[in-house]
Amino acid sequence: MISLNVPAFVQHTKLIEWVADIAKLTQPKNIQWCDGSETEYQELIQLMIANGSMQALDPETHPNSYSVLSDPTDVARVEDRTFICSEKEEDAGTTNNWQAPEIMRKTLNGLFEGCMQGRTMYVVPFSMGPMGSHIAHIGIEITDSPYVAISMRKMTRMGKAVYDVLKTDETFIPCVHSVGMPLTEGMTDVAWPCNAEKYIVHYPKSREIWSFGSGYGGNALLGKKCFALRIASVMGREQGWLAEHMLILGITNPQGKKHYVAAAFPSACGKTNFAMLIPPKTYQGWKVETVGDDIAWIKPGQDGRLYAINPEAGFFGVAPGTNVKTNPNCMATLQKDVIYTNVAVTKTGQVWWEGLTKTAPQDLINWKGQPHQGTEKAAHPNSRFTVAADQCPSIDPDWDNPQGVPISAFIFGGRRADTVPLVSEAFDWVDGVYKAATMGSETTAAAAGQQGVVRRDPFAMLPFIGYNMADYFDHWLTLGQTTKIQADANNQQLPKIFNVNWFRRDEDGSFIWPGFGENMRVLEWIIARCEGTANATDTAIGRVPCYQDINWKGSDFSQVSFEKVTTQNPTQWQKELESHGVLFEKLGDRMPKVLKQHQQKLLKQFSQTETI
Ligand code: O2Y
Ligand code: MN
Repeated sequence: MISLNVPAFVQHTKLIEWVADIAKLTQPKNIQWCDGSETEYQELIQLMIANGSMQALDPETHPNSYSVLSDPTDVARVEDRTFICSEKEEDAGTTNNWQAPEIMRKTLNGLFEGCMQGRTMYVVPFSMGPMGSHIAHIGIEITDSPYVAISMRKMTRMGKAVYDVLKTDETFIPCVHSVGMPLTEGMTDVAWPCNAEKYIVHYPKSREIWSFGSGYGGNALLGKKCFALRIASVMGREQGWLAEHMLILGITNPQGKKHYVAAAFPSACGKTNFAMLIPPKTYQGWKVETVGDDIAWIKPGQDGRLYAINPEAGFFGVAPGTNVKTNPNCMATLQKDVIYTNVAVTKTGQVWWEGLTKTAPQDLINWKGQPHQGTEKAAHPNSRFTVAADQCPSIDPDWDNPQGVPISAFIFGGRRADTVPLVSEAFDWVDGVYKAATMGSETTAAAAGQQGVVRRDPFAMLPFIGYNMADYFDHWLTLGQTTKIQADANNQQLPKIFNVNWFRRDEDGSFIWPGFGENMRVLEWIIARCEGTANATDTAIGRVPCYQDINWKGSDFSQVSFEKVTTQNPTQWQKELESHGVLFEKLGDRMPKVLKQHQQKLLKQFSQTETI
């Protein structure tokens, strides 16, 4: 039995017992209790460089930045290997993979037995959300991957201070991760250890997370999708708050009035770009600031408003497509202290990915570590940068505020080539929940599996709800009702709910809406609607702007193009509404009646309308 070597800063008996249990099961060579310090970070970097699993980039152009290449089979989240082990199958629902908890426990015990042999076991203490915030929660990740330990330092508030928080509240989410490749006698290690068999397992009742076989992103950085969305969604339902796949941004007008919005888009739909939006030049005096780019935890405040925090402390963003035009703030964020995964690197240590510049540089080594041929992608489509959020030039002054920021509007959007208009405002909370519940999007590279087909992705949470999706809709409906009572009593209003679609295409398949900074025009309308100062026209699917309701100063976007991105085609909508019914059917008896009735009402209205 190896020595636990518990440092003086760890005094939480239950935690020490749990680490001892996991060590007994996984049999690591040694245990490192991470303190989150810079020294520890640099030591791990040096270790990875020395063992050939990391490359330092050019220190002149990319100070303190590194490149890591994964195994070619371990490049994205694995939804088909992700399980929710609730006591009853119906509590996981039809959109999650379920396995009986005891059966999964046996499988995991088998997989984890001796799985860390020959490796160091890192104990990573982290806070999701500002340390000590009433909205934040603590997790401890045990991992045998130094890459995970250093990435967690960027993506979470990691370090000794976590143990101080545990002195007042002993609760933490136990997260166990192994790459699943023990180093037994005589074996030599590989640059990116992993296992063909992968399991990403969540126990909603005991709130545990177990991950085996992958070292990549959402599969391995367990604070992110596993904790901050799947387990947190369960906690939120029980405790009356929301864990959402949402960016948070602040908009300040020239008079200094500020609003925050939270926006949900499916994976790799331009969320990071939107979170770091730079308004067009004509928006003199306006400011857009970033609180978070991926996840929001949202709690009702005493005053009836909803307050959001970003539970993360870094960005794990998609590299391809990011450049000085699409996201200048992001490029500035990447000037130093970055860990890149699966991008291409030149012989002089410069990074490159598709879309960074028009043409690839000479002498490029692709994400598979081979000379770039030109026919294959140089960077993997799901290649990533990992970087601390506070390096972002547009970071909001309140991004780390333990009280959170008050939300004025929720925005939901998918990637839809047709049917869904540029923007529409829900008539009320139920209509908004309906819009979010029926969101659809064309799939991308962020999830393993087929790309380019439309899938329903309610609230952009399809792979991330830790319980039955119908119950999740119900939770949103209930939270709206209770918050409204509190809001009314305090002379506040519930956040308004909007649906957007930046991705409508014309007959020849090109995008009609310019997107990026131009999305500010839509944001301005949304904010003005919240303040009651902008016009809208009622249609069957919501309140929409006319051309003249949008600020076009400095834009040459024509009324004809505007018609193209806003048209509601009754035939398409009838089909769309019918397909909402397919989702509702799939969700079965627990599907809230009020949403089913809403669908019927809309169907009836559309069968009576002509093109608007
Ligand atoms: O493929 C992965 O493991 C990354 S997934 C991811 C990363 C950052 C933000 N969002 C996502 C996502 O899939 O939504
Ligand atoms: Mn995401």
